[in-house]
Amino acid sequence: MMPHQTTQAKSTSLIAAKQPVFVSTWNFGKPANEASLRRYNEGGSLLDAVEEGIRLTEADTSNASVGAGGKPAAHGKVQLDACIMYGPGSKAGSVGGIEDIKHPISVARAVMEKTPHVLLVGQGARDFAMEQGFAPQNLLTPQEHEAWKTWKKEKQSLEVGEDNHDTIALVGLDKYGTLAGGCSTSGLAYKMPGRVGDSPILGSGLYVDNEIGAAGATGVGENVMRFCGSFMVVEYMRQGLSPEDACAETIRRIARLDGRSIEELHINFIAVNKQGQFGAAGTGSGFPYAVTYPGFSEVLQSKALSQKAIGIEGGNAPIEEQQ
Ligand code: SD4
Repeated sequence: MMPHQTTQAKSTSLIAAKQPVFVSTWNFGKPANEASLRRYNEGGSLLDAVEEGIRLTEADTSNASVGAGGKPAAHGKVQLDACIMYGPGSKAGSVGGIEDIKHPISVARAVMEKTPHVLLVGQGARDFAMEQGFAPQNLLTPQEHEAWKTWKKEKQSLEVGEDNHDTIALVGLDKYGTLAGGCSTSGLAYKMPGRVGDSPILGSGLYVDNEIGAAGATGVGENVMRFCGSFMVVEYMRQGLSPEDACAETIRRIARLDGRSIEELHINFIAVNKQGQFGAAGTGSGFPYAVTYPGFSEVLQSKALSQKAIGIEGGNAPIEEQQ
């Protein structure tokens, strides 16, 4: 994956993007956003666009934390989490701990559109995907298999580089003021089998409120899902905070409640509001996020709430490195 240049955001909280606008996590969010915009311009719905952007990231096997090529759980199987949410009617679907399916975002969409349920997990999610015609495949790449074997032997990870870690959360606002979003991840590297993080949990890894805005999270899920992090960001926007301030205030409040320092939490949020303003904040410096709208597509630097550099512990580092 090519690294993307990170630009210093200039008072992003004051910029209102043209619509449709797509906002997503990390450097790899930029090609994902661009795929979303392309799909939208080709006549796709906002939901089609969100799904398309996330599918691009899921299909990229050089990305070791989303979809195919993701790092496995401790037993060596890749277990994926994803959700999708559509503002009108607050419709949502999600899957947790699904195995052998490359595009969990599309399974999440099928859960939303074809079942009366919101969340399917594990074998049930996989069975449902197969019924829907998703082909099972081995998601563990030879490279990640080797890395896992090394980790198992030495209980130590291989280096995770800047461009091959972390969840995609992608939120969008179209020209009619409709909001939608999705989130997809292989979760924390070498997690306990069956561990489900924040990403498929509505209100935690993602939340869309069609009156106010949408938010998504990346980082250590346990430090997001105990606080309904994305829901909290949206609620701060409801109170009038800009997207960037809402993300920052959520992190400060989580740190207060958790009791640890901000820099120990390793969490990051992105947000867009109904007016097309966008922003992001992270517990350390260097969390990049991508913003794309007609005539503009950039990776921007989020507001940093501590000086701790975001490196491999941006979220998908093995559990023992986060303790
Ligand atoms: C999880 N939040 O499973 C995900 C991982 C992640 O950056 O976002 N890493 O906890």
